[in-house]
Amino acid sequence: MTALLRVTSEDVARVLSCIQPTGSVHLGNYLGALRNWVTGQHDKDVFHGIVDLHALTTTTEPRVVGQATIELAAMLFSIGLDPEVATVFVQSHVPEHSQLGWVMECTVSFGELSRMTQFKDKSAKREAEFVSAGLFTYPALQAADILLYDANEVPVGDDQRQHVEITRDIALRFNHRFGETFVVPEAVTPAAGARVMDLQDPTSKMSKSTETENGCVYLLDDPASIVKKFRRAVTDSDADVRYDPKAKPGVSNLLDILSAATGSAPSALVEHYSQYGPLKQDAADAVIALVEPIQQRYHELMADRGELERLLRVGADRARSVATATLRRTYDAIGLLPC
Ligand code: ATP
Ligand code: LTN
Repeated sequence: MTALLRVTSEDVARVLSCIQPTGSVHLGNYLGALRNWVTGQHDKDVFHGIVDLHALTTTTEPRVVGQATIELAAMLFSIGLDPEVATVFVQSHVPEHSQLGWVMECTVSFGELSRMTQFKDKSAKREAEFVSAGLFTYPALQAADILLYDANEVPVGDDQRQHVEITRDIALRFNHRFGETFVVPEAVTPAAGARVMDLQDPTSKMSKSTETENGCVYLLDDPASIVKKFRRAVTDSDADVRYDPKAKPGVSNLLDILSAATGSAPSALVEHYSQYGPLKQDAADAVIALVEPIQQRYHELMADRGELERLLRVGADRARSVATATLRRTYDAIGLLPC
């Protein structure tokens, strides 16, 4: 029997993307993904999850994830997600994620999971540390996050394209096996800022799990630290300002950041600089201008935890109403015995 696709009442694209509550939000997260979450929230149907269950893949201490979750919620509202229009929810508040996650694990192969670069990178970085099975099966849970909401678009940074690809493969395989059930999603990456690199090591992506503290700029950094981090950014031995990500990754990264922050193309920006110093200063100033209003709203919101919790309950209710229907449709498509 073929299950019918759920027909949405409005003819608008459904958008879903998520972020893990691990550490503070950095410039890479913001320029690569979060900023795109805010654009279009008024003409698309947007769902955004704080994926605390994903964070368990690397969590071993009590109470850390909960605190990070509330802080991240405040950050998401501070960057401009409007709780009246965007559905912002916490993954563990919607049990269907875990339930569909198991179905996804049974629809993806061991070989496909073995090819995921995020798993290879993260497990290699953990060296002698505990590598959980969840770190390996993580993309199955991510596929559940996406497919539960019939998402057409998934705005993510470049590093997540592979996880969206595997989600597409899973959706197609499931639909082939059990009949049309899932919408096949597409990754959406920004033109500028899709991969912000570490300021100290411009061949690695800026990441919160980075070793070099000065390489990562956090949205909550004070202006003086931002200036310091940009001033110390690694460039090259020759003093030539050129946009060439392969030969000059450090300078090109600064141009990319400035481009993402100002909206001008790197090729146009490069004309204005003959030395690294002014480029670093302008990149720092542009980033400070970007984060200042966000920081102000963040501190206001964090002062009212009750209100943040209320907003997350509203988000969870809206998310559940969609997720319950998709899980039901999935079980029906497989033909599990109804209870
Ligand atoms: P970790 O460093 O622990 O891997 P992270 O910094 O990558 O974490 P996530 O929660 O995994 O953060 O990612 C949230 C979003 O930010 C994802 O869509 C991801 O693609 C995007 N993102 C993360 N780092 C970058 C980066 N350096 N440049 C552009 N986008 C990024
Ligand atoms: N794997 C992503 C976070 C993530 C996600 C998702 C992104 C979990 N579920 C669903 C988009 C859609 C990461 O590590 N950045």
